[in-house]
This record gives sequence, structure tokens and C-alpha cells, in this order.
Amino acid sequence: PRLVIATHNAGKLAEFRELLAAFPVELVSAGELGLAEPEETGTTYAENARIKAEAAAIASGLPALADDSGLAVEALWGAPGIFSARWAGPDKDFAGAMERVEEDLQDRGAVTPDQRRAAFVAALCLAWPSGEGLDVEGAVRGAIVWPPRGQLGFGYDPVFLPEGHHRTFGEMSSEEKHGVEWDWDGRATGLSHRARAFGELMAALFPEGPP
Ligand code: ITT
Repeated sequence: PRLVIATHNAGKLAEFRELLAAFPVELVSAGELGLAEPEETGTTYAENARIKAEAAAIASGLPALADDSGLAVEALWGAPGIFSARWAGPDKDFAGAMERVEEDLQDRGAVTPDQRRAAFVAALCLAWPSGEGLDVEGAVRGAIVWPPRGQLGFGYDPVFLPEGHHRTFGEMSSEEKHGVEWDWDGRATGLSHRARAFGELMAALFPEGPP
């Protein structure tokens, strides 16, 4: 069977290829199919994930998995949040977007890790051409560090230090950032917001445990 990964973000696509590596599905990306990018008019991650998944499922006639995600910084009232991609602008200037986060934190005098708390959030929607869909979310808490650390991952990874860890997402291997392990009762677990949302999706699809 074929599954559309309804994203135009190469970093996300690479992570989904790894998360889904053990499954007998053929993955095709929205980019490979030449699907148009729908306008993300939602006011929540879940709404935007649904918009992207439904548009791709209907346009392709295949089930489609979409991801809407972002970095929510507590001292910035959750910004950039659902605007995380938009803060980088059309040139995808994430160095600039990370600087903007840091400047805003400094403007608020946020210096301690506690004052610099943040979370990565991901909403996934798996939609079918029939219009049915399954929605899940995952999140990981951490803090914003400055300067950025590490060249791995994508987007805001170099400034995000997950709670209880010494390496930023930018310094972590993909297995460490989003590798999924099956725990004893058959639930998928992982560190990143995307891995955790994926675990929720697996739990919803396969309530009896791993297929
Ligand atoms: P699609 O809509 O085509 O999937 P996008 O990049 O526009 O791609 P979003 O609207 O969901 O996706 O924006 C989420 C942004 O949040 C994304 O561009 C990243 O910069 C950031 N982000 C999300 N997950 C991340 C992660 O695991 N590591 C670093 N940054 C992440």
C-alpha cells in the first residue's frame, strides 16, 4: 500500500521515513506527487494538520499523513508556535528565526533555564480520501539555549535542549531525537514531539500492540 507524507519539509520527511521504516508501506511525499500546498488557515496545530492531510488525501486518492508542528516558548506566550515556519520567512532563514527567539527572550530578561522553558509540539493527522481522519499530538519539554549547538536535524533543533538531556536536538543522532522503541505493553515511545505523536498514532491504529 502507498501512503502520502503530506509535507514539503525535507527534515520532516526524513524523520517520517525513519519512523515508518519497519512498516510495509511505500511512502510518497506531497512534493514528489507535485501536490499543491494548501493554505494553513487553522488556528491550532491540529486544524492545520487536518487541512494538509485532507487536501493531500483528496488530491492523491491515497491515505495521507500530515504533520503540523512548532516551537512554543513559554516566556513568549507560546510563540512562535503555529507560526514557527513563518518566522523563518520565504527564504527559510532559521538562523534568523532562532535569533529572533533569542532577542525576544533577552528583551524579557529571560536568562535561567526555567525562564527559557519551551516545548516542541506536533499534531499528526492521518486522513483517508473518504474524508475520515485520525488526529494525535505529541510534545516534548525543554529549554532554549544560546548560541545554537549542533548541525544535525533541522529548523530550531540547535537551540532546543530537551529536559533531562545534555545535547540539543541539533547535536543528537536521529535515533536519539526521534527513534521509536516499543515498550513492554506494545506502545511506541520516543523523545521528540514527532516520535511521541507517532507513538499515539500507532496506539490508535493498533490498540492490540505492534502489527
Ligand atoms: P509542511 O507544512 O509542508 O509540513 P512546514 O515546514 O511549513 O512544512 P509547519 O507549518 O508544521 O511545517 O512548520 C513547523 C516548523 O516548526 C518547521 O518549519 C520547523 O522549523 C519547526 N519544527 C517543527 N518540528 C521541528 C523539529 O523536529 N525540529 C526543529 N524544528 C521543528
